[in-house]
Amino acid sequence: MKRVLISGAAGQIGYSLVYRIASGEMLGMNEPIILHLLEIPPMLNALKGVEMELDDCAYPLLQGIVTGSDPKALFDGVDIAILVGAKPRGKGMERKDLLQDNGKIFVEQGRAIHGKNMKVLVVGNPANTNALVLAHNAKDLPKENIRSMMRLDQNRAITQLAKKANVSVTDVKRVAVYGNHSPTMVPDYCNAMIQGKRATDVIQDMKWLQGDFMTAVKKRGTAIIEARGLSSAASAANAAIRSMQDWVFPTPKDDFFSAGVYDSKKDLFFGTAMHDQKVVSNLKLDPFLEEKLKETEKELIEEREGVRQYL
Ligand code: NAX
Repeated sequence: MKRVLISGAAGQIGYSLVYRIASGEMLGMNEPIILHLLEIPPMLNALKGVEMELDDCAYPLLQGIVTGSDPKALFDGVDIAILVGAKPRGKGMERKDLLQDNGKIFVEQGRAIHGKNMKVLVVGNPANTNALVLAHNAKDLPKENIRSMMRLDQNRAITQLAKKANVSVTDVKRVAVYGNHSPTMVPDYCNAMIQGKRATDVIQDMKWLQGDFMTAVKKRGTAIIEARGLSSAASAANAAIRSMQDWVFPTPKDDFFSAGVYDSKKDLFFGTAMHDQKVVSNLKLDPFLEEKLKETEKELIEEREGVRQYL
């Protein structure tokens, strides 16, 4: 039996996420689940609707639902937490204000976490910096138990490479995305493999790899907002489920996955290539990507300084 907390459960991503988790898609068909759904007070009525629909699915694995707006009560006994709830950037709001507002949420939630074993995935933006705030405030929890989500960026990169090479997504492996989940992110074409060969040997179009490929991955969120009038939700929920599977199941031998993990030297949550819960080190990058790494790190440092009072 696993207790799974989802914050922001009445939001867009929440609505795409909770039913898939309750059905057993995330942890497998042999793992009963109790859902803990955390929302802010004005959304508790909408959350009631989400709960009613969960009831109406009659999921065999779903053993209970706990709802509420008190993080202390909701985090109690939780094994896995997916923190989606965050304040969106409002009209006229600057990035700095967003950092501050969301910083406060992750201070409160960090302080509400007790116990050493919970696995916490931060999805709400700015995800890397929210994870950092959480890590500094969840005193009992090892920082290795917190990750920020990079899987959506990885999945986006996989599909772009597969389409360009005219192969299936299952033929594309070892795609890492480094740094911040923001337009400065660094999708790694140097170490990606397509049908067992280097992606750079299969695609052989450096102008595309350094240009349209990078732009398509980095700006995908904006393109979806332009097309749908709403930000990505189904693909984000899918990536959250994949991130947890990356975390609890073995990594296939010939692959790795991307996650934002704590780098103690930098005091940052940095998107990194991982295999079986270990950071894949010694990956070689070309000078173009090396330069981009510096830019994303600089941005993460600036974000950290913007929430300094919460650390
Ligand atoms: P919505 O605004 O639809 O839902 C967010 C929900 O969070 C709302 O229901 C709100 O009431 C709730 N909430 C706000 N503060 C809360 C708190 N303190 N405790 C509990 N719940 C709280 O946004 P949605 O489209 O679901 O996106 C949620 C977050 O995911 C945003 O911050 C968004 O930027 C971020 N994303 C992150 C991605 C990633 O790859 N890391 C990709 C997708 C998404 O853009």
